[in-house]
Amino acid sequence: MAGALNSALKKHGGIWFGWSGQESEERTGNINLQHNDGVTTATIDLSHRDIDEYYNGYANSTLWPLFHYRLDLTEYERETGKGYERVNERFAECVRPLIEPDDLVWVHDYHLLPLGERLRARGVKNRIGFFLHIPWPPTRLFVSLPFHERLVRTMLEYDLVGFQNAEWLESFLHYCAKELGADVDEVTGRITLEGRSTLAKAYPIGIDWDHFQAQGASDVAKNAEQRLISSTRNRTAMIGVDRLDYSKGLPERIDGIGRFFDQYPERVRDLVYIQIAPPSREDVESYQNIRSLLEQKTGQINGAHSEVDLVPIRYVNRGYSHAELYGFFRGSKIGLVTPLRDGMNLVAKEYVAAQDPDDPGVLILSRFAGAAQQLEDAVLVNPHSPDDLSHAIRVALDMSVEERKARHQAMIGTVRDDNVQEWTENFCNDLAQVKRG
Ligand code: ADQ
Repeated sequence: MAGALNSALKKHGGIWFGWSGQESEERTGNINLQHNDGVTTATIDLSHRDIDEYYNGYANSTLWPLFHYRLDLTEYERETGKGYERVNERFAECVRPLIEPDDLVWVHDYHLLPLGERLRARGVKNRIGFFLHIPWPPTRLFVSLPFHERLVRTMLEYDLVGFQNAEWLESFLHYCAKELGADVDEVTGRITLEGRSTLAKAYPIGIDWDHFQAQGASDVAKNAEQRLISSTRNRTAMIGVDRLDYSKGLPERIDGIGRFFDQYPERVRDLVYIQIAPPSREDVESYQNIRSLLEQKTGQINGAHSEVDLVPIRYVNRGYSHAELYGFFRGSKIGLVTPLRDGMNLVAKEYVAAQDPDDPGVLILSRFAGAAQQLEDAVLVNPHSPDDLSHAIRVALDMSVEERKARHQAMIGTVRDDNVQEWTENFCNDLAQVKRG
């Protein structure tokens, strides 16, 4: 996404504003303006308290788990909620002077839900759009959030609100009709409340196809593929690449692989699973827990099924470049992407993009990833069911090359054509033209 927004900004001009990712002792009010390769970025630092309450707190311990249907992990703390509002207020205050009268303003993701409304309060009359990268939960879950109504009302200050797919859009429209009593046109996505109207629509995000293919043509990618293939010595490589996050279904996936080895012990010599999972959000407790759970489960399965010359699961706790990932994907005849819930999931699309069309690998994909609505020819699974996962692995291992090619052929068009540049253009064109109410 960063790459796509960079190229859109280069083409159309504009400024990218956000948190620098840095902590500062005191609130300085300084905006750090940088011009790099035709793109201007404007960033601010946040204080330790802001990061704690806003980023690790409300954004990543309340909204993230709730929006991924994990009520059990959702924390409801008044203090972090106040921190979230305070930081959004601060962002609005800082970005306001940078907005020119004819600018389109595009706000991204759950960290900034109320930003548009805070800008309106400061007199910004521009067209403002918002895109949510993660799912929108069903109304029955969402109403567990204290002040849910206040939060959604702020979203109705945007001219255009985008979601990854029809399912999240439908949940949002349902909430607006049922809980706010808004007038909702389910065909057009227009929501009208107290004389103001907003358009809500689905814009499935894609990968940066050209950039990814260019990475794939590099020596780095070719070496990575060779390294992987030579290390697996006649076994089929199956790969998973995820941020270490409980929404990605990693422990459940390891259970499914364990079930496969239990059910088909004679096939331990046919398969090696490679899990690449760099840690993320390490200051949040639930992320520390998922890390130790995964280490424990991987250790158990390796203990039970290893031989002196064979380890069935390779678990790698670090990130790789896109060129290396391309090579690893291409060298793996099975891609395992099994989130419990995911807005889209770009790894699934990258896996498809990296395959050799004459001898493609099989994508096993969770039916609960947004990507499943576009990649219907993957082997779709219920990621909660170890039996379902085990069965899918067996099907993928035994699939004929004709069937692999047919499935790949059916998916490659959408991965190539519905790319991130298209997504950016579609959203921005709609925002520029949307009827304002
Ligand atoms: P994420 O939850 O981060 O994004 P995803 O879309 O799968 O999830 O990945 C984003 C990118 O990170 C991909 O390009 C992938 O290659 C890269 N990545 C993941 N693991 C990596 C690793 N181990 N090493 C190196 N790179 C790695 C959120 C939402 C998603 C949505 C995206 C974009 O949660 O549902 O698809 O935003 O909208």
